[in-house]
Amino acid sequence: MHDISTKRNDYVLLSIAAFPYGVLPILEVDGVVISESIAICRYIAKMVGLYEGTPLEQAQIDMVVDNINEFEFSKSFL
Ligand SMILES: N[C@@H](CCC(=O)N[C@@H](CS)C(=O)NCC(=O)O)C(=O)O
Repeated sequence: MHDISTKRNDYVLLSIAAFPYGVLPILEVDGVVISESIAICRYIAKMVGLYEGTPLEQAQIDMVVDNINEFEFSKSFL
């Protein structure tokens, strides 16, 4: 895992393979590119042991994360 910083127009020139949805952030692990910030956060949480427990407990984690994300999304319409 490594961090690649870009200037705003740098990534416009890069391929769809490098940026599957054409937006940042992305995470590349062993040549596999993950897009979508929440998916990236969930992957990292699993890797460091912050996304454990039963499926029901994981649903409780998802509930909080998705609610915060929904709130952030709704702010864009204000
Ligand atoms: N749903 C995406 C949204 C990503 C997104 O909107 N990224 C912005 C920067 S924060 C972006 O790359 N926009 C394209 C642009 O500004 O050209 C996520 O959560 O990762």
